[in-house]
Amino acid sequence: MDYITINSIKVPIEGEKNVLSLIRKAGIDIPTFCYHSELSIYGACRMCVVEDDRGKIFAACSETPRAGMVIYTNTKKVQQYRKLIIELLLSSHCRDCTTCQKNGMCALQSLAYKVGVHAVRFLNNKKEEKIDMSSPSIVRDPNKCILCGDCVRTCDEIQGLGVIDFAFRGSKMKVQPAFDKPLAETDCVGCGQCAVVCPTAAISIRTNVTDIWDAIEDPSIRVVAQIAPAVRVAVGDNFGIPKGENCFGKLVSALRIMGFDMVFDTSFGADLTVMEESKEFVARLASDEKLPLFTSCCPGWVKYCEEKYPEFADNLSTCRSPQGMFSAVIKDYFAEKDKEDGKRTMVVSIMPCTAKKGEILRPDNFTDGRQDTDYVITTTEVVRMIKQMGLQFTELENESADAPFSVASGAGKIFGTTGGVTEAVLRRLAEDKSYNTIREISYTGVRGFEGTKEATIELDGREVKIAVVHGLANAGRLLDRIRSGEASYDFVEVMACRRGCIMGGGQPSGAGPRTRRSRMEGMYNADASSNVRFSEENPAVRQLYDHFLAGKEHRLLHRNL
Ligand code: HC1
Ligand code: SF4
Repeated sequence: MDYITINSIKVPIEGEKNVLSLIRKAGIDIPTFCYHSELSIYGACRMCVVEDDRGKIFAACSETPRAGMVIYTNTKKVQQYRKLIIELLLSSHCRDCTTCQKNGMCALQSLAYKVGVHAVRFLNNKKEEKIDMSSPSIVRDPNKCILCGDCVRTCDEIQGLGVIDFAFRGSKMKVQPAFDKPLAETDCVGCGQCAVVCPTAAISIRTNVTDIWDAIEDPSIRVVAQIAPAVRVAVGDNFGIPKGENCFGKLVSALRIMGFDMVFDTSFGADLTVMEESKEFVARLASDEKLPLFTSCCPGWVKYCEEKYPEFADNLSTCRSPQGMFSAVIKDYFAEKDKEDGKRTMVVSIMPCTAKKGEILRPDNFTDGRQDTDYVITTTEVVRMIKQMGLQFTELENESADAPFSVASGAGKIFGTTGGVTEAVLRRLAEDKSYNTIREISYTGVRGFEGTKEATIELDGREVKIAVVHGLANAGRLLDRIRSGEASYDFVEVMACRRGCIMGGGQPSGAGPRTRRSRMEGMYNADASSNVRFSEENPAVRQLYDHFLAGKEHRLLHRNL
């Protein structure tokens, strides 16, 4: 076997494409801004420089490992080089760290500390640029950009959108949308994947935390929370809880202490989606119209489809997302009580997703002109609220969601990972409701992190073809194949974010392969430990359909198109 020597450690070369991967394999953490294992190599930030035994300095991310190489990761020369880079970056970076959204989570800040930059020798002569607040999902602050290009490559390579790019050259270089248009006027779908990779706050989540604290203080408002499936397996990340552990019960408890009046589980809304979407699918199969049926719970995907592939917009399910369905039900359910109590109900969704902040503003999701979800806050925002409140999250008791929507099926919970919506719908359509059926469906090919998955099942003597895709670039490739007639399906699940909502733009960032896998496993564990595994067997769902929802299904659960 071939080896390279890193700081006197002999490290075997086992197919690694660059020296940086070997350094990390050796357990050495060297800084990078622009390296992400799933993106192309840019090699521009130069933070990962190392020195070889001949005194040559080079970037480890773009150097192919060669047998016998000897490198050092922290020589005096390397240290000085990194320090200089940080100083240069800081010289053109605004330094409002104490008031910045990313304070405490900023890679530039932590690297400045790590490499020992205590003063900046160079003057900042950059003129201040306008902050783009046009998107409901994300904020773009060019003053904080360090030109690492992570957002550019994510938007292009993972999402196939290319909304932002480098403009101008040399010292005038910037990252911006074409013609410097506000994000709201571009093809941006609000998925927030650019914010996940941004090392600073050049792209950050548009936050609504203050609005929520204000509402909680107001005695005339009944503040109701719904918690999305994927939040529970990521909210613990910032509190030292093992990755992927289900913290739903602790989060319910935290929200009650903060002053939320009622707390529900969006997985209940997902159960409603399963009921409606499977009905719609069966009807489309019978009429052979508008196939494939495309899922509609991901707003990033819905916007992408409408704008990039409008010929398929009619194929989108007419169902609102679980969030949308549930908020409409909550608003109607409390309408009467609101009158009696002289209050108004405000629904706050806690989501792994930045695009959901945009979904709630779409008029096709309104009920009789009423916006059903008032605010969306992301997992990272709720973490901030827990910290502001000073709660010892790890010490909190597990509490359950409130009645009358306190039960959510396991099928509703797995919506949070890629393939989950399909699996839940297949459970609903299966005739046999045994554990064996659950197992068989899980083996059809819908599980796992492969970008595009396919499955074929039999339904009423018909062969039904299914595709599950995540990441918009993958979705675009699939749509092209459908359009050209090269592929054909009956049911297609699309989630804009790679791996689904567990890796949404509002989740705590810095999640590597192990964290992603743990989050996915956390979702399946939440399902396996549920008392109810099929949406239609959820007693709270049955009760709702039999009484409150009767005759209102279309008004509350479908988009008004
Ligand atoms: Fe999702 Fe969904 S699974 S879209 O990823 O269908 O955000 O978690 O809440 O609405 O249930 C997000 C997650 C979420 C909806 C559900
Ligand atoms: Fe939001 Fe989930 Fe869609 Fe990502 S996959 S945009 S987190 S709904």
